[in-house]
Amino acid sequence: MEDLFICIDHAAYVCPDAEEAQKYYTDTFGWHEIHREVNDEQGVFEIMMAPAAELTEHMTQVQIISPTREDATTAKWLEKNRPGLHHMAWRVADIAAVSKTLRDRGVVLLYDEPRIGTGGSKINFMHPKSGKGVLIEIVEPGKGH
Ligand code: MC0
Repeated sequence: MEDLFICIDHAAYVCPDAEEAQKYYTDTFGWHEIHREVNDEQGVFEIMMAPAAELTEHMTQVQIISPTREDATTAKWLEKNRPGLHHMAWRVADIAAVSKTLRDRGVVLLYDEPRIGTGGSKINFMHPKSGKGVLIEIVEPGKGH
């Protein structure tokens, strides 16, 4: 069976105030900010952090997310859950090919076509039921990733 996933690209932590969490992780863990952006479609502000200032090829990042609007999926999630781990994102080389294979194996992907994610990446999500209770994102890195 051909490998689908390259590495865990990032784990996503959802909280009401991303900058407050970023300050804690910087001051306490010495993590570095790699990137930040607002994704209007997803309704999130995100700050990407890593344990080193320069990313190595397979270094996992932590994506700190806070919702930017009340109807964002992460706002709904925060109404039901304490701040915490929200999803894990697996890096793939070719999201179209991986999506087809996953669908052929019965996985439910949330979007018919990939959407734009962090740094111009292409992203999709598996329904938590297809991730055995875990919300799993697949991400094909973009040029700014
Ligand atoms: C909900 N569920 C989760 C979950 N959120 N399970 C594990 N992890 C999560 N984060 C479960 C609930 O417990 C429930 O299970 C079922 O899913 C339905 O939950 P719900 O509360 O009724 O919520 P829905 O169905 O309205 O929405 C859930 C869904 C949504 C996963 C479809 O959150 C979604 O569309 N997520 C994908 C987009 C996203 O998360 N965007 C934010 C990150 P039971 O067993 O009770 O049925 S954007 C991002 O990350 C970008 C910027 C990037 O990385 O580049």
